[in-house]
Amino acid sequence: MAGKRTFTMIKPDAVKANNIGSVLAMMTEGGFRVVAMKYTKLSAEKAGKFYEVHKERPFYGELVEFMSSGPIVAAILEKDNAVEDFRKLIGATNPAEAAEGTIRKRFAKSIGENAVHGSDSDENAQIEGDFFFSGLEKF
Ligand code: 3AN
Repeated sequence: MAGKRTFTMIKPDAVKANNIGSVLAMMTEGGFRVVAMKYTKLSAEKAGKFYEVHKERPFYGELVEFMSSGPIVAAILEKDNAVEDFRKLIGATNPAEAAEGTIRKRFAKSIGENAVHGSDSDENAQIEGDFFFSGLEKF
């Protein structure tokens, strides 16, 4: 059965462009409820740990540098079929391929600086949410 929760980050490019409010509006208007949220900044070490699965990919260094370059908003979101529906709402990794009406189509600059993160499985949603939030921070 598909899970009800996913994990997201509003990435440094979207924060810098002052788009936190507009991105959050698209998430809540898309039917997602906020379970947990924080405004924070990843150290290079923490970003490296978060993206450890991509360690062997050629863009890993660039990704870690970018994700630790400025503040982000981390959040756990809830909705039926959360992971799949949220991936649809954010659009393709490469904004040039993202569908009209998606968050990345509207806000992403490039394949690397693509405005938002969305978990790719229920298992990763759980792991990623636990990376940022304790049980006392989820409502
Ligand atoms: P998604 O975020 O759509 O799940 P992944 O998991 O393939 O995409 O990649 C994780 C992150 O790595 C992306 N959000 C993006 O910031 C970065 N990334 C992916 N592919 C590239 C690439 N070819 N060049 C630079 N950065 C990339």
